[in-house]
Amino acid sequence: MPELLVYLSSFRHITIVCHPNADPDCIGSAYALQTSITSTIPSSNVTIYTPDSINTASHRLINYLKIETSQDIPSDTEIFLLVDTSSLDQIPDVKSHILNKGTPYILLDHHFPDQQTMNNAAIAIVRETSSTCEIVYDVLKKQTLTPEALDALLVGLIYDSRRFLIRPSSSVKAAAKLIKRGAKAELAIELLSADQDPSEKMAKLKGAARTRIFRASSWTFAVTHVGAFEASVARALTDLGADLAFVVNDSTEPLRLTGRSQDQFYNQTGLNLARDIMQPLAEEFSGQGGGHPTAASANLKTSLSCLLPRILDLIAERLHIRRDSIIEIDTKK
Ligand SMILES: [Mn+2]
Repeated sequence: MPELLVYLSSFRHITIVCHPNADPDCIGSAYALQTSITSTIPSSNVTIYTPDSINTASHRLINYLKIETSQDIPSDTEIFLLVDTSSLDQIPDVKSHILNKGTPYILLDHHFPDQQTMNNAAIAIVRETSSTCEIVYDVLKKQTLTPEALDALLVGLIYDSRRFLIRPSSSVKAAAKLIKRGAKAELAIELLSADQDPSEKMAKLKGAARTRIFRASSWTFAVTHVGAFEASVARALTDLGADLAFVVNDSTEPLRLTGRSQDQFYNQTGLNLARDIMQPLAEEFSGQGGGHPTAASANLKTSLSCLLPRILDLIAERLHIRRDSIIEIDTKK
């Protein structure tokens, strides 16, 4: 039995914790873990806790798996299993439960690690993979996995690897193993083909229309603001050609900053959005931030006008260029 399941076998009430706005990687991981734990440890009682809302991209997967999730933390929780979540700051209700009751927690994640959360975990399984589902599969591969659990892991892997664009050599291999064991690739693709929300389309178009463009040596940065779907807008801007895109949602308090960059930009500059931009900004503007080198976000107590110059300062610092060499492009002519 994997070390993880051996450890969990001494607990009865186990709560799997998803990050807010749980995506298919998080849901797929949670489902495979839940089914494996309940079949291996019959006395266990496993709840999947999904704080706030669930990402629209997960809806078809949830219907297929017929998962029931809880919006509340079961009060009898004896241990938390955090999946696809790097920091306790993302899940304040779980954090206070842990602080008040001393509940232990396990971390299973692939984001840029938050040191404090990692150090205090009973077990931390944190690896640089394209998806958490790959880690979950690696941990559970010797176990009997149901056909639905295999499908769930494949859906999460395809989603988070951005259809094998991220770390293709390992994500393709892991997907092949899942398919060999019975995961259904056509079904997985179909479960991810969501009809795009009309308001998401509008957010992308508005975000594009409001974009300010900056240039530094051969790199192009895009900065914009929208009231929702920041991640989707940021990705749309990198798809349009920006090397680095920042999207601010200042309709919330604190505001939310989301960044995305092209792999080529990251490989050539080494600018890590989580470490070099979001974490320093979170410190400066008393918020919290994290993510991956090319996809990260932060909640910050500031305004867009104060934030933009600081983002440009941090970029200049990291790229070792003069701040005044970053030039705004006039888009009106
Ligand atoms: Mn993930």
